[in-house]
Amino acid sequence: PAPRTVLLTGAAGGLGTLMRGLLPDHGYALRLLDLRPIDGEPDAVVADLADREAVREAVRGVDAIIHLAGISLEASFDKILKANIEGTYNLYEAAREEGVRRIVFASSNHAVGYTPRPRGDDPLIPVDTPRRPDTFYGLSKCFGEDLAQLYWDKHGIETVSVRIGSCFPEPTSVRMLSVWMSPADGARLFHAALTAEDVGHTVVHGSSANTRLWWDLTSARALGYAPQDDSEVFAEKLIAEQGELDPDNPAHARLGGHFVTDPPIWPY
Ligand code: NAI
Ligand code: 15L
Repeated sequence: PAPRTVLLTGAAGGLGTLMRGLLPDHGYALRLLDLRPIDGEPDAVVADLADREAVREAVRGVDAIIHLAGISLEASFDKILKANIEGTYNLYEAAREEGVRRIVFASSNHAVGYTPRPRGDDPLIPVDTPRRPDTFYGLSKCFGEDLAQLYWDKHGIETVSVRIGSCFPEPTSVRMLSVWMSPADGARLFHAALTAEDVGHTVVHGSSANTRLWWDLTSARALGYAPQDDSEVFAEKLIAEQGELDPDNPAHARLGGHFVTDPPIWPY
C-alpha cells in the first residue's frame, strides 16, 4: 500500500516549508519535526535530532520519512558531525527500532561537487559518478548515502537518496539553470521516491527537466518521476543580469559551483 503518514524532518526550513505546502496534494498526512517551532503548526514536534528519545517517538507509527533536517550549507566539522552525521544516524536507528521501512534522504549535488560540469557535447554526469564532496557538508551527504546503503543491506530499510540540485521557488544564478528543481517537481520526485516499489537503496539526481541540464535523470525517471518544469524560462533574465558562466572562473567549472572555491570554515 502507498505510504500515507510521513514524518517530514526539517519541516521549518526552506524546502520543508515548500513541501508542507505541496505534499498534502499528493495524498500525504505529514507529521512535522524541526529544531525550531513552526508558526501555525502547534502539533509539530520541536526536537533536536540529537535527542534520540524524541526522535524515536516522532518516528513511531509513520509509514515513511522524508529526512530534510540538518545543516544545509558548509559549517565547521563539529557542527556537521553533530547535526548531519550523528543526527542522520539517530534517525535511521529510530526507524529501525520502530519498523519504518522507507526513507527519502535529502542528499545533495555537493556529495559530488568537484565533478567537472559538462561542456559542449560532454555526456551528462551519471548517477554513479565517483564521490567528490566539495565541503564537510557534502561529505556528510556521502555519509548519509552510505548509511542508507548499510541500513538497506543489513536491516531491509529502503531509501531513495535524492542528490538535490537547487530547490527554490526560482533559480537565482546562471549555474542554477542547470541544477534547478522546481518545488512542484520536488514534490513529484519525493512522491515517486515514496511510492516506487523495490527501490532498495537508490541514488537519484533531483532536478527539473532543464534545457541546460548537467546530470542524468534516468534513475529518477525509473522511479516514475516525470518532471514538468524547465528553468529555461528564467534564463534570459539571469544571463542578462549575470552573464554566461565564465570558462576561466573556477567557481563556474564544477557541479558544486562556489562551494568548491569558498574558503574553508575554521576551526576544522
Ligand atoms: P534549511 O537550512 O532551510 O532547513 C533545514 C532545517 O533543518 C532547518 O529548519 C533547521 O532548523 C533544521 N535542523 C537543523 N539541524 C537540526 C537538528 N539537529 N535537529 C532538527 N532539525 C534540525 O535547508 P533546506 O534548503 O530546507 O534544505 C533541506 C535539506 O535538503 C537539507 O538536508 C539540505 O542539505 C538538503 N538540500 C537542499 C537543497 C536546496 O536546494 N534547498 C539542495 C541540496 C540539498
Ligand atoms: C545545497 O546543498 C544547499 O542546501 C542549498 O542551499 C543550495 O546551496 C544548493 O545546494 C545548491 O547547490 O545550489
